[in-house]
Amino acid sequence: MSGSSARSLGKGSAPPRPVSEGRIRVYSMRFCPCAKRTLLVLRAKGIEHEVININLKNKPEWFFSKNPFGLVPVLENSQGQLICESAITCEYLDEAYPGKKLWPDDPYEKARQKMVFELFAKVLVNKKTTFFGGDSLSMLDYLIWPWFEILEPLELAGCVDHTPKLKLWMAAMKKDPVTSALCVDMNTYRGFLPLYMQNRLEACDYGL
Ligand SMILES: N[C@@H](CCC(=O)N[C@@H](CS)C(=O)NCC(=O)O)C(=O)O
Repeated sequence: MSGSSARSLGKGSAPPRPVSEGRIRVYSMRFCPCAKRTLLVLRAKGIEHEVININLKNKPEWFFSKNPFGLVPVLENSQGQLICESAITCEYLDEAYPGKKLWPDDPYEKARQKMVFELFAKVLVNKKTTFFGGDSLSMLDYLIWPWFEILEPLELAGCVDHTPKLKLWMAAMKKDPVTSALCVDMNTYRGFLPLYMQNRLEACDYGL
């Protein structure tokens, strides 16, 4: 697995070579919570992958052939198939690769977890288990986590002070080896954010 902290490619860069046989590539950006979902699932399932970071403030011309909307994440496999939209990339990875299944096999339980995902802001107060999907960590937790991880650098950590169950979930998530391997460095994120908000071309490579 390589490249997750490589410098981003921008306008004028050469298009990357085709993905080699049996590999999968993710077009990402180091601070993107949507792309983080895909990276968490890749790591949780132990899928060998390569990462190409995109400068979202100075996008390469060729990137629009990967996603006409110019958004990350995008997955590309060795058949040249492209998958966009973070939740869809995660479901694709869960179905296309062997190993630990992150969505439950049971259709009702999967539907139930997807309902929680759609409505999680409304239901999280009623959560009875440590994780959103049950007593062990599942796809649902990985899909939600990237937005909670950045509460601290956004100086919004206090917004979970009155929801103890949510605080316990966050503590449990921080202990997971997959989330901790991919955790955002708070100071780096704090440095990145104002640059990104000012549309500065160097924002996506902050800290490299
Ligand atoms: N619904 C999309 C949203 C993806 C998205 O908004 N990605 C952001 C970075 S976090 C992006 O590519 N922004 C570039 C732009 O808006 O031009 C998903 O879940 O994948």
